[in-house]
Amino acid sequence: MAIINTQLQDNIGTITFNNPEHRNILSSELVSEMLQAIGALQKGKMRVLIIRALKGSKVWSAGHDVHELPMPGRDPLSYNDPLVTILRSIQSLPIPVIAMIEGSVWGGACDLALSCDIQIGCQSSAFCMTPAKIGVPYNVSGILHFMNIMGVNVAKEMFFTAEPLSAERAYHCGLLNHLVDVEQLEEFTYTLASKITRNSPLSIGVIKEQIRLLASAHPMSPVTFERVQGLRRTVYDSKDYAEGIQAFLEKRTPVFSGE
Ligand code: LCV
Repeated sequence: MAIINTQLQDNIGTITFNNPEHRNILSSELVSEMLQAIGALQKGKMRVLIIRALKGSKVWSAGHDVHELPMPGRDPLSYNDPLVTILRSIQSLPIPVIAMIEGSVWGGACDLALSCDIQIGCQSSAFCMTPAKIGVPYNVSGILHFMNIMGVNVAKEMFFTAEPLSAERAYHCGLLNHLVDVEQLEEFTYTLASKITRNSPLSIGVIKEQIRLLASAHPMSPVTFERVQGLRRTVYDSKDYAEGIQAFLEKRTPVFSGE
């Protein structure tokens, strides 16, 4: 059974997560299917892409497949990691991508939702950033992404507490463009997408790329970059990182030693 469903109608593409049994985790298999679907939809004159879960989902996506996180000694969010790959693909896609969010959003799935250009949620759209809960050193582009969208203070709170941000708080902090009643979510999303399809795709594509380039224009000296990589390595080499993954797999609360 396909773990995503794909549809193209009136220049609006839709990718629907279809792995509710495993809470739509962003496994390498799901990411590979998404990348293939995006390529195929682009051939069909898609002007807007909507990414969503099945109607009635309690979880939009549970984030990175923890079973696929490397054991200590390897960067868990390197440039070629499947999750990081799909984030880049969405950010550089020359058409608007709308995250239609019903259900809770966890870890890397928050980054996926925020990598989309517009986020439309409902009462169940909670967002939880989990690196600190698993002992993962999040990556530089991901952290910059959160800082740009919600500001430094809320980003720190999300990363430090690893507690869910409610839909109302997410809307108030700028994580959601729109917060609508779940019964109106689908119609509201597709109506907005339809408006976009009537505008110039060339102008929209260039404006999206200009914003991406400006938002990521943060000069970092080689020494600073090497310092960041060194700091991140102390985390993914740590006992805490191993404990975080082991605790998840054993379905127990992790006990972090700070080593
Ligand atoms: C693998 C899973 C997962 C999962 N991986 O259902 O951002 S970072 O740096 O942290 C990054 C590395 C990242 O994204 O890490 C993953 C962050 N995600 C999370 O911490 C969410 C972990 N999942 C949960 O807290 C619960 O599953 C939620 C609250 C999402 C749903 O709870 P619920 O009780 O409805 P279960 O926990 O029973 O999960 C159903 C099945 O999905 C698997 C889980 O192991 C279970 O499979 P089994 O029945 O085979 O045990 N699953 C859920 N999340 N991230 N597998």
